[in-house]
Order: sequence, then C-alpha cells, then structure tokens
Amino acid sequence: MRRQRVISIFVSTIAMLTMVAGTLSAVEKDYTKETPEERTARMAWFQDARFGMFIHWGVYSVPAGEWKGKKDYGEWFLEETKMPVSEYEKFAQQFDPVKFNAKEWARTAKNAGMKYVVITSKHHDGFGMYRSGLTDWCIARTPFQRDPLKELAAACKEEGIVFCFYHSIMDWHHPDWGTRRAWNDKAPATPPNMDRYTEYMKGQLKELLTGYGPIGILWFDGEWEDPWTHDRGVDLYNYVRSLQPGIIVNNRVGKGRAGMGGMDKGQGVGDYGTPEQEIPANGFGPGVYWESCMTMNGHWGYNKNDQNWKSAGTLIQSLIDCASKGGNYLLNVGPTSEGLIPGPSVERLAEMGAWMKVNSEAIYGTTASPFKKLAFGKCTQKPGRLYLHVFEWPKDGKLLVPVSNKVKKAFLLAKPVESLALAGGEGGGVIVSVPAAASDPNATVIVLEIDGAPAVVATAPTLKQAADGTLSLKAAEAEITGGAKLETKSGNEQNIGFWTSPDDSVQWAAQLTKPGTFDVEVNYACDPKSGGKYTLNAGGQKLTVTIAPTQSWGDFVTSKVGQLKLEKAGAITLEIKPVEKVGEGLMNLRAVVLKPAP
Ligand code: FHN
Repeated sequence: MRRQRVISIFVSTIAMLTMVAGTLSAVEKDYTKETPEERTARMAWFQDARFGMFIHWGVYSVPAGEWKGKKDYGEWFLEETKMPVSEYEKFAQQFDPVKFNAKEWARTAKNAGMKYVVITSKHHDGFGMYRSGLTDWCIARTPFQRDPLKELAAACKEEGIVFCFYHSIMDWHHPDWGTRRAWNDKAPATPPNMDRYTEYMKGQLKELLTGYGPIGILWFDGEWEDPWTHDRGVDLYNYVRSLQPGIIVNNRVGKGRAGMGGMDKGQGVGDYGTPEQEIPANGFGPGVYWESCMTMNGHWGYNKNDQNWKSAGTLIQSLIDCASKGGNYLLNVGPTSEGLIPGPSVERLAEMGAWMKVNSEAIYGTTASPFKKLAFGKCTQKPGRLYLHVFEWPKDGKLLVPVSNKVKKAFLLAKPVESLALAGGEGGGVIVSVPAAASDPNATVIVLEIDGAPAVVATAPTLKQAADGTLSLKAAEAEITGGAKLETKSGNEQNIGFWTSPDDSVQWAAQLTKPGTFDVEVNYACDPKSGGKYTLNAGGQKLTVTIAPTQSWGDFVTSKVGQLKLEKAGAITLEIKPVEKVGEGLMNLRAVVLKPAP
C-alpha cells in the first residue's frame, strides 16, 4: 500500500512539473521564430477562407450615431463627443439586446459564404462585450444577463464558422491607458501606468482565449498611439500565441502598419496586413497574407441615419478583387442595441450568398491572378484552372484571354456541362465565344481548364479611340504601380487616389488608329491644401502639369492640361507620374481624355 502511494505521488509530481515547464516554455517561447512550413500550415485556413464577417457591436449602438443634433457618430462616439466617461457609462444600462439571436447571426454569415467572424470583444471605449471577471465595465453592467460572445462562439461552431475576436489595444476608459482623455472623469488623480494596463489587457485576453473555445484570429487595433510600442507588441503577440499557439494575429499588434494601406512597413510583428476601407492596387505575391476590411455603408458601429449602402454588386466585385490579388475581404456589419443586424446589411449579404452559392469555387482556396490587368474583369486560379470573373460582358460575344496555354475546356461556372467555343486570338491569346448576355450582371465566372501553369502573353491593347478619334482613359482601366489606389465612391464613380509617393504611377495601354494632335483633358479633384505637379507622358512627349486644387477631394473638374502630337498609329502607353506632392496627396483622378485638336 505504502509503495503504491509513493508511486502515485511521484507520478503526479512529474505531471505537475511537466505542466509548469510546458506553461513556462509556452510563455517564454518566441513564436515569431516559426519555420516557413509551420507558418504556412497555421495560415492555411485563412488563405483558403477569403471571406469573413466583421462585427462592430457595443454600447455606442445605443445612441445609434445621433447626439444633440449631430448624426454622424459611430463607434468613436465617446472620443468625438468628449462627454464625461461617467455620462457615457449610462449607455450600458440602456444596452439590452433582447432581439439578439446568435444562431441567426451565424447563419447569416454562413449563408453569405463567409468562413469566419471577427467580433469586437472590446473596442476603444473599453467596454467588454462579454462577462469579464476583471471589470464591471462590461456586459455584466447591462440588463442583458447573458454572454453574447459565448453564445456567438457556440453558434459559429455549430455552423462551422471560425470564431475570432477584435480587441482594441487603446482603451479610452481604463485609467492606466497611457494617453488618458481629459473627459475621463472616472480616472484617479494618479498618472496612467502602461505596465499595469498591459497586465489588465493580458488578463482579459486570457479570459477570452481560455473561455470561448478555439479562436481563429486575434484582430488587434488601436495600436497607433505613442504609449504602445513595438516591444510591447512582440510581447503581446507571444503572449496570445502562448495561450492558443495556432491562433493568427494581425499586424496591428505592433507598430509596423503603414497607415490605412495596412501593410507592414518593415520589421513589424503580426501575421498579416490589414488594408482598411481600400483594396491594394496589386497583390504582394505568395506568402504575403492580407485582408481588406470594409464597411457596407459609411460606419463601422451602428448609425441609424447612414443609408449610404454600397450595392451588392460593388460588394461582390470587392470580394473578387481581393481574391484576385491573393487577399481576404472582411466585410463589416454594425448591429443595433436591440441585437439586430441592420436590414440593408442582411439583404446585401443574402445577395452575396446567392452569388457565392454558384461561384464560391472561384473564391475559396484560390490564389492570385497571373495577369497584371484584364480589360473585362478579374481572375483567380487553382492548379489547372483559371476563373475569369467577367464584369464587362463583351458586346461581340468574344472574350480575349491573354494566355498561350492549350485550353482543354472552357465553360460558365454556372453551367459546367456546356462547353464554350475557343479560337486563337490575333497576336496570341485565346478567344472564348460567350453567350449574348452575362448570366450574372454582378460578375459571371468563366472557367478555363488549361495545361500547365498559366503562360501569359502580351496582347494588343484593348483601349481604342471612338469614331470621332477621342480616346477616353478611365481610372478603372489604368494599370496602377506603387501605392496609388482605385477607389469606388458613392454612386459607384471610380477614381485613383492615395498618390503619396514618387513611385506611384498609372499607365494606360491603348491602340491608336487615328493619329494626330490632341487636346489633353484631365478630370480630377484635389483638396485646397494638397496637390503638386505631375508629368503626363505619351508618344515620346511629356507634359508637366501643376495641379490647380479644387474645392475638395470630391469636387471633380475637367481641365485642359496641354496638347500631344501623336503622329504614329499603333500601340501607345500614356503614363502619369507624380513630380512633387503638396499636403495629403496629389489628386483624385477620374479620367484622361485625348480629344482631336480643332
Ligand atoms: O478606430 C478604429 C475604427 O473604429 C474601426 O474599428 C476600424 C476597423 O478596422 N479600425 C480603426 C480605424 O482604423
């Protein structure tokens, strides 16, 4: 008997020492040092998923964006009203989402074709959207005596959706956050203490990462203020990974993010880039992970007056655009204080789901397009298959695809049994004969089954002069190099913006059949405090243009900037390059038009 007791004490001691050693090594391990193979394996589900739901939900949904006559608030309500924190806290007593139905939310995401959900566990206002044991500034202070994150975690699990948290590093409510707000009347007289704050934040993250099951992504935000440092970011990255080693952490855990462009400016920490409210002009090649997060209207948090909803077509084409560049699309909903996802959001998600029901094969598990630019739309690919997402349906029923591969079969993804006729394109490429009308006005997918890796060929430019000799070059038809970006504004008008560096440039490749002398007109907008100079080059000639600012970034005018003598027919490239920038950026460019000079 005595011998058995000794053995069982010995075994349990070994077990306890192993567990402690394991925990210590987990906390001390530098997870940033994983092998490329380990990283690829950990990122695999994210790379394949391509499409997620962002949820910004908090007590800021009680005022619903409106306060004392102003109607443009969202989740930054406390910061923008600068109301005393003690006043803001009263919204918690009014937050009672009696209509919240986690299963409904999870089904809405699933039916839209979304593979993961990222919900705010804590936004900048510091309010915990779960029952925290570390503060009563959380759901426990509301009449809603349940835990919405626990319910949503369970519902997502049931629907096979990866559950993820958004957690703000910056905390306007906590007295120890380094940049304390003057209106934080609940803070003590003692100065903030970032070490104490970091321990508090780690404590809440431990609650979230040990109490809500496997978490796919820790989506940090609010890293930009000075009290947060790169070193704190590395430490937090390792802490989070020590709790769930397989978790993915975005690049806002540290200080490496290059503004709203979202990508790492070098030596950052975190697993992927986070462009916000924009889609990069080009992808970043294999092994560089990124995800564009965007709103459906103009707000992240619920704003009852904001009815400026993007169309379902715009949302579908944004998803395709991200996938065609090897990135993910994280599309936001801002639920009400009653616990409902706004109707217009639900409608658009249902339309996206109907498109995904037919075409998800062309999104999930695909990699970036082999083409720099396609005149008719975008492309995604899998080994042996090109998925052509056609936005502009060819009027002549002929789709020119610039590949020289042997095409074994071409078909509409919506009608895989009907093969489409193929022919060789003049000057290379393959011509696919397509039905008279697109089967989906938002985007119709044509599949090319090809032998081997895509062999891209240069083909004759598709931009051509009109019958009167006018050559119109639109923003969406440009090939963009550097950080400049194509933006879709309300009314689906598109312009190229974010020209902030000399490396940013745009080019149009066009076919000139009617040479001559042309007046060059530019349709652009430029904030009064911005602008600068650019060169416009074509046919060996160069115009240097000084920008005359307009009323605002949204005030577009057409200005004649000079003349070009293009005396040779054939392919031409027109390029615009910044020479010097004043203020925020060069301009928002909608179009360049070459009109035959009188
Ligand atoms: O300040 C936040 C904002 O409220 C929102 O959460 C977005 C979404 O990513 N991120 C920050 C702004 O860049």
